[in-house]
Amino acid sequence: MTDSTTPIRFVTGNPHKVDEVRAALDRPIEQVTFDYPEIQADTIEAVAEAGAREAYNHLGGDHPLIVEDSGLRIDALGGFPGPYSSYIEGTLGIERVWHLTEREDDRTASFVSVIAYIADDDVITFTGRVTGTIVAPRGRAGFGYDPIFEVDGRTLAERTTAEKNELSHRGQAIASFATWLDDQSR
Ligand code: ITT
Repeated sequence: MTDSTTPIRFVTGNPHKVDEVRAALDRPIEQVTFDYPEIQADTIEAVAEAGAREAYNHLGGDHPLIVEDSGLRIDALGGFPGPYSSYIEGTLGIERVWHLTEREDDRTASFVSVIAYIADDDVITFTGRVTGTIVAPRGRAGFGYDPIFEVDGRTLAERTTAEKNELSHRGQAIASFATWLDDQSR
């Protein structure tokens, strides 16, 4: 079921994530929208794994699939918005997240991405992380918090998709996943 021509379903409502995965993974990716419930758990890996199982059961286990869970953690704000990243983006908005952080001496933040892949009832997760600094919004590319997340002098919204993938949390999770997929097909 997992040869290199088998499409992998990507269960997400976020087309930007799909673009990033397609740009970095040499496999056909088919976006599927299904709003799987996100469980409360100690780790983002556990949340992604449960989401993958839920989606796999719901959609029928005839195609391998991935889900991806990500979030922003701002050190000076105790890891906020963390698991609430999506809600906070939609309610406060990123400009106000910048203003909440603006007066802090240390504006270090990190993005985490976990990809959970399920095929034949087995789930495996791949994690990527990037550390950066929260800045006033700059740039028009990307999505979400990209304009306020700076790495090496440029925000993620000031990079092409390929440039973002070279260093981003998701780019790193995809790279680990790609290596693992290659090993499987040997
Ligand atoms: P799903 O359907 O895949 O869940 P989503 O956009 O709701 O899509 P998440 O819950 O994983 O995805 O996203 C958490 C939040 O973090 C959300 O506000 C995203 O916009 C933001 N986010 C995730 N990855 C990001 C990235 O690479 N750059 C900027 N913001 C990102």
